[in-house]
Amino acid sequence: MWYPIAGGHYFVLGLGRTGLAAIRWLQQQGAESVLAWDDQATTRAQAQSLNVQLTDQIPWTEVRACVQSPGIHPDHPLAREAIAADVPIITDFDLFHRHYATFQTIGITGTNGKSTTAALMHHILQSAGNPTLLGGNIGIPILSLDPEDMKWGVWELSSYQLELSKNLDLDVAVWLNLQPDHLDRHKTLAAYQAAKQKIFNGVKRGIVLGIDDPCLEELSKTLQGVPLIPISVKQSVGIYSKDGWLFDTIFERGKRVLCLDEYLRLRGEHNHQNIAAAYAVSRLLGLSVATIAQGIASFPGLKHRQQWVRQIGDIIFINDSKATNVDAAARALACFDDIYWIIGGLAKQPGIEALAEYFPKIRQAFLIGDAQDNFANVLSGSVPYTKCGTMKVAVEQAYARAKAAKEKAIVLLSPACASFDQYPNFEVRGDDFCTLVQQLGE
Ligand code: UMA
Repeated sequence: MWYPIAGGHYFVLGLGRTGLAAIRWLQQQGAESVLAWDDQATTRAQAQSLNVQLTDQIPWTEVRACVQSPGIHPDHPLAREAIAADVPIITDFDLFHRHYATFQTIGITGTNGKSTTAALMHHILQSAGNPTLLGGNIGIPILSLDPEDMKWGVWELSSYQLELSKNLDLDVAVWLNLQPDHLDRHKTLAAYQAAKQKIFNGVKRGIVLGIDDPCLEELSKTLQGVPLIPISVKQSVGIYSKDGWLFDTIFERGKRVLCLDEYLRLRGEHNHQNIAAAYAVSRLLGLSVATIAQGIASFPGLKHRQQWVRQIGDIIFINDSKATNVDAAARALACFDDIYWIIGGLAKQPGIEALAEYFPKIRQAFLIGDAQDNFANVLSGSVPYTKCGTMKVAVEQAYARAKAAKEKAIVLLSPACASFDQYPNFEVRGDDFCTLVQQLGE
């Protein structure tokens, strides 16, 4: 048995945010000892001050569980050793849910929109007077959170976290959408879907499912046991958006319940889907339409997701650094016109050919990073472009061109790429864009 914690020996694999929070938590809960490993020597050196034994020579017969960080592949040699020794591999979510078994939780996954939906859900519950935690893939390891005096926990869950987790036993599970992503890790779309599907393991009160992707619509026909609320921005089913309104066939007999056009920080079809999900969960939890509407109206939005950065004259600068794939970039391109588009980084599949329908909205593209030559070939003949190399050059050039045109324009960073060729992560990339924009003279 890997639980209870007190008196046990645990092994923590990975010393990033998840691993460090897990070590502290295990120690607080009275673990006899914590062993830990990270493949990066510099990271191990930084962890010297923790009261842990840093080793990759694990006495597996003495260890109760291996707490694995989400970014570490299931085939990691130490994970394989754990499996061979019959030591359970668990996650920070398994520890939290087993330990705080009666704490009420909402888990949100999807290829896109899960951070916004989780933050929106958290905001609605908080502004309705319910003390609520927010954690998970959004950047907050859940073992750094204290559920005491809290009513709810809202977790953003990635496929990496779900793949490694056992039974999550969520109260409400939300799955927004599914498009190809993270195939370097999961290899096939079917494996990616299977990882995400673990969000339903042990779910207690209800499932909210986006049915606009065919595979999720198929899945909706097979789910049983708890109430299922379909959400859509394309079909008049369940809770759905149409003509700028949200309609509710589940709790309100098909009445229109929210005027979506009023929520300027949540523009676009993809945000309407996020609102539909948050509305559905809120109704399942017993909130009124008026309370939900107030919560959505006061939601400040998220950094790096179509974040309004600055306006200079008629030019608005938008930071959408979180758009690390083509599908996310499509959502931003759909929302704006007259776009000066900063794009590039480390390209993923599918390529930006998939964005061709938005090319007429783009005045000019400013290419950065590893993908710039490849993207130049794709855009050639359809969209004027400039190879800029760095963000600094791209911001300066985009502003100069937009200003020279003397018309309303959007300078949009929506890179459709991972950031790792030039930045440690998308947050640092977005911050760099914001800083450079703030430095521009009027
Ligand atoms: N490491 C190894 N060996 C390996 C791989 C990694 O030792 O083979 C070590 C690294 O040296 C590093 C540590 O593992 O020190 C990093 O672990 P991690 O990648 O799991 O990162 P954490 O800092 O623990 O952050 C994780 C999530 N990261 C990933 O899933 C990659 C964070 O999501 C999450 O916010 C955090 O837990 C708290 O729950 C980030 C993310 O990029 C935002 N997520 C992906 C996405 O959204 O696309 C899935």
